[in-house]
Amino acid sequence: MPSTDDRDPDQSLSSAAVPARHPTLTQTYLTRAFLPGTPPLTSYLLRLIAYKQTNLCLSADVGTSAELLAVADELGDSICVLKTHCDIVADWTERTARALVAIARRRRFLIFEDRKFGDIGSTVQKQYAAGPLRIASWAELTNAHVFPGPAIITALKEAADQTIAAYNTGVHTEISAEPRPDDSDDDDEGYHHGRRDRGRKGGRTGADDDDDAASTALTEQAMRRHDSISQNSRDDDDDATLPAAAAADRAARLARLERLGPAPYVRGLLLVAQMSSAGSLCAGAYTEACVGMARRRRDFVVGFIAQEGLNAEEGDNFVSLTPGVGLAPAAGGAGGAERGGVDGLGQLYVSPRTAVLERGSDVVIVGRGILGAKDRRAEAERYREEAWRAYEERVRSG
Ligand code: S5P
Repeated sequence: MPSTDDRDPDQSLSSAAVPARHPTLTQTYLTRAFLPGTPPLTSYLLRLIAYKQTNLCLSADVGTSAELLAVADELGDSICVLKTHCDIVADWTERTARALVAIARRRRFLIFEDRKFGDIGSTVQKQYAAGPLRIASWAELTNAHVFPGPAIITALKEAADQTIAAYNTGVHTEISAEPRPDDSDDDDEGYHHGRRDRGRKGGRTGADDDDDAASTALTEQAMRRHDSISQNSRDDDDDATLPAAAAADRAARLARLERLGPAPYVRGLLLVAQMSSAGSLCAGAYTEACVGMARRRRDFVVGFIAQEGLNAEEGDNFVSLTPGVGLAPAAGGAGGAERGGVDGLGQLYVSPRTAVLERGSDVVIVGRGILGAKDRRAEAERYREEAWRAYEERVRSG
């Protein structure tokens, strides 16, 4: 396993499940965003995570458009990705998609349709780009099983390219919240938005990119300072040491977030490399083959649905998103799903700490743990904080 840094090789994470220490395990999200060869969508996601300080993906498994949009708006500030199963939304229409995209722009998160494609190339192209759902037109991320073989990736990439090309050549039939002169219809959905989108409304320029690179260096410094401040404050058990520097760092982060703007109109794929369900066949050699396929399509594959970090070779910078994550209910609060480690239907749960710190995952996916809570906002923050702390600890262990 190539290692380009100077970490103590004897210092290992606490679980045997952790792969050998790949550099991405202890690099910050922001560093990873700017590694050479990182595709634009991966880079955007990693910057979003860093600036919002959230590695939480909400699995918005709800039954109606109204519920979906309400939960997206309510919890959008706490998450980096919102995961949908649009085929369980009883009244899903293009209007739902459009409103969701508008909320994603305002609250700054990526939309991930958990479609789990698994068919021949020709069929998945139609399922992805056409039909009543037209997933490629509104979801930045989707996912696929690899049991049909690698052509599924090529086919989805082709369909994504066609969707993007149609958009770029001005055939704006895609569902996008990209600014239009009359782009004010989100207000007529009747949802209450605490914050207006103050992001830039125009496209990016080369100057923007230069500026971003420079500001990233500054933000990196600020984050390192913040890391050491948080570390000290935890060591001292004295949060009162945070204020001035932490407030400045927070302001810098939020300014970066503001400047980051909306997600680029590109698409990315997550490969289902491992599953959280008991007895899953996605394991061992299957998982390895899946990672191999991802390496051959680094231009499109953002990462994996997996139970651990799967970066193992030089140049790997895939993002691992882990479902099957749960916390014991907060004291006095109601937990969402059955938190005893299983849900009675095969789902297995680990804590955010296990997923991120011990297993090297990058983003935790949480559904019922948050959706079933009495105070969803508080619960989402509790998951966000746990997962973020686990990430900070992992980076510091380097
Ligand atoms: O292996 C997997 C892959 C996925 S995408 N296990 C999963 O549970 N998922 C999805 O994550 C699942 O379809 C559901 O939408 C979510 C987990 O929901 P929860 O309520 O158990 O947190």
